[in-house]
Amino acid sequence: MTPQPFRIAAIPADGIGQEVTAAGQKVLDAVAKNSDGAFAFEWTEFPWGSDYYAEHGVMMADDGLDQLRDFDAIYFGAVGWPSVPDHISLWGLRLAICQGFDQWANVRPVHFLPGITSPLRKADDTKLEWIVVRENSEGEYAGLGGRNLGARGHGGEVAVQSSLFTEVGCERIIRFAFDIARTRDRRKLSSVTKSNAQQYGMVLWDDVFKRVAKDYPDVETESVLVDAMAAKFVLKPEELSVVVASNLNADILSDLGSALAGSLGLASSANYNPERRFPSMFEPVHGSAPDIAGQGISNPIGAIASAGLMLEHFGLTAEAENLARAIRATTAAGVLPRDLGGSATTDEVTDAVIEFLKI
Ligand code: GGG
Repeated sequence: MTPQPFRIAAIPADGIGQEVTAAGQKVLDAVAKNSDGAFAFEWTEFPWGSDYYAEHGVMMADDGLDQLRDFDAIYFGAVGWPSVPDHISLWGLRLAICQGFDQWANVRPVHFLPGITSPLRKADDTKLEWIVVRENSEGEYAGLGGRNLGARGHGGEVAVQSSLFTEVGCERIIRFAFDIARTRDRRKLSSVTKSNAQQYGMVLWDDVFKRVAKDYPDVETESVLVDAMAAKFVLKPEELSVVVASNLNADILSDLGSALAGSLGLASSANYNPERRFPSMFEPVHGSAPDIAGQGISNPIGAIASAGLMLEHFGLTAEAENLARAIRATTAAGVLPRDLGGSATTDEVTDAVIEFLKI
């Protein structure tokens, strides 16, 4: 009997999101084909994003979350286009899904791949590997604040942007990160805040971290200020294993990590609803890159690696490992897109990964 396919909602959205999600879908379909019918993927594509906004005045359908609710996972591209203010496109689509489906844990691995020159230029670059865990539901992305509209245009405008840190929110992401740290060769968790300056929410975070750490005596811990952690990413990356930080800090640090690995185009991510009440969402970390969109030269590796995280989420661990190996084989063979100094097109990189799946 043929098993039920995994039902995936694809939202390519804007710019290079279109090309890289097509690449990831092609790779996953090849993974399914190689399984000889053991499993399959059924894709449903949603046309949401900035073009949809131009036509409908909203980034996604009003009942969008209801349309997505029963899928096994969401595969997302990128959001953002010059015709729509960035805060409208981000809140109208990506954050609407992350927050609407309580995807409170965003996991962003930083992988150093063979064949890529890292700006770190360390002899043993390819051994470097760490995971950034981003709090994905509150913190600096709580959406709290306002603008003093009355004074707009007169030079006296005031805006307030508040962060929200709850004990429940801090504790669940810190425990989530500890649980990941426990599974790794190096059992270490670095907690990142700016609690010397942010004296309420981030001190709460630090206090929760100290309390929760007592339940994980087997995991080495450190608390590091975000500026010092940025320096550590560059100067002592071999000391990192799992790094947990608030929504904004982890977003910035994970971009730094992938840039150090060679390009933002390499970075994969998963937005988990760990309770599995709602679908989780898998997406490359990068944005829509309007400057190169539609030219077929974008780097699909971040999107393909995110599809690998989705395989793991479905329990297809061997397939996920094989895909990670195929990605390494592709870069080691020098099939590199332009952001990595090569000349391979999006399709050529994708096809190389598919070929290496079989070898
Ligand atoms: N694929 C990720 C994406 O589209 N990101 C767009 C973006 O601007 N993100 C900012 C954020 O989520 O903090």
